[in-house]
Amino acid sequence: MTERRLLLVNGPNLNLLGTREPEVYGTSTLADVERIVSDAAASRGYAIRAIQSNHEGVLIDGIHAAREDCAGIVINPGGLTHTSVSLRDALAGVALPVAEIHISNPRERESFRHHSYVEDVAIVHVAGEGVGGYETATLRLIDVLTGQADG
Ligand code: CA2
Repeated sequence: MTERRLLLVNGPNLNLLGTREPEVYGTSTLADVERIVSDAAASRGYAIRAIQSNHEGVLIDGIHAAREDCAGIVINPGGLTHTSVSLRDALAGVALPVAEIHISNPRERESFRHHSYVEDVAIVHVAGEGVGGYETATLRLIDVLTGQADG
């Protein structure tokens, strides 16, 4: 049976959403983000499992577990976007469709944020739309899963 569940992954420091740097990341909290993704997924008949961790290995274990019961992954890897070959390898290893989402647009920020190790293992890319980008990413990923789009 085809799984109708998505894994939502938020990386390091995203637990601080809504508490600091509102000029960059807005005022919504991580709980708000998880609700946005859950509501978007539910509108298409999908459930979600949400994880956030400040520890790379915990994120990698969560991604590996998605092999068992998820159809795709929505991920904001946080700063690991720009540093982690291991996170990228985990995403490539599970071979599920991936949507990469960033609240800000890293390409318009410091040069050390311009490269993403996740980019070429993701089929959907959303950046610079604020937390609303999580809804866009979720719906576009489901469109890919249901064959209505190619990313
Ligand atoms: O724009 C994004 O979503 C980022 O993935 C956020 C990461 C950053 O390293 C990426 O370059 C772009 C940082 C997440 C930190 O989140 C915070 C939220 C509120 C207060 C402090 C940090």
